[in-house]
Amino acid sequence: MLGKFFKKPKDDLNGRIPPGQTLSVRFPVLTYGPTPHYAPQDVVVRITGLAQPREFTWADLLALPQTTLTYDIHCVTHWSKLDTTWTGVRVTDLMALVQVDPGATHVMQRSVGGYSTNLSLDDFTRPENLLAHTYEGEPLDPEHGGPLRLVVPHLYFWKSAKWLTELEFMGEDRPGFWEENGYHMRGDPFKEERYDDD
Ligand SMILES: Nc1nc2c(c(=O)[nH]1)N[C@H]1C(S)=C(S)[C@@H](COP(=O)(O)O)O[C@H]1N2
Ligand SMILES: [Mo]
Repeated sequence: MLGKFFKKPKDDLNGRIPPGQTLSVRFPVLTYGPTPHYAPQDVVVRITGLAQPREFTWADLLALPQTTLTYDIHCVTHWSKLDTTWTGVRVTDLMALVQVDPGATHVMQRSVGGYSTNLSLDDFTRPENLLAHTYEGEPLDPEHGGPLRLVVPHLYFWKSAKWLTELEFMGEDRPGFWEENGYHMRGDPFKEERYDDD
């Protein structure tokens, strides 16, 4: 659907637009189920599975270095948005405090409401990935995952859990919510890894 808010890119903007994507000027909300509303003070990220169990509260997260990064995001429903700016804690800064067992190879992100999505540790521990609480300088809207979500910009956006509550480390790859329903296990937009039969 091309209209006022979606533009067909003239070209791939020097490789920035993955195949089959359309530019979005707005920031669409893509949520399966209702949007939870809760205070930042109620944020807890639990480390479970093949790792030393621990919890990061909102205060713990704010005490870590805060990083602001700008990058493009790509949704599997064919919209991309350029130059989105996020602030939060780098996954690599969090992981410096997490003791993962040697057998761990993957992580399941889990959210309030039961959403989940899987990543390999290689995809999870990239330096640009953020546990984000701020979007364009403002507290992240509940609809977009506030108070806290993951942002993993090199994969389709379903790989970025909103309302993050748990990181479960795993010794094998297991499907999350959309992956069980036919989405690709990895979801690289530049390879068009949309569905698992791709
Ligand atoms: N908890 C949770 N996280 C989620 C989703 C969801 O339904 N629940 N949708 C995913 C999908 S399919 C996309 S495209 C992005 C959308 O983020 P946005 O609503 O901020 O655009 O969030 C992802 N993270
Ligand atoms: Mo999506």
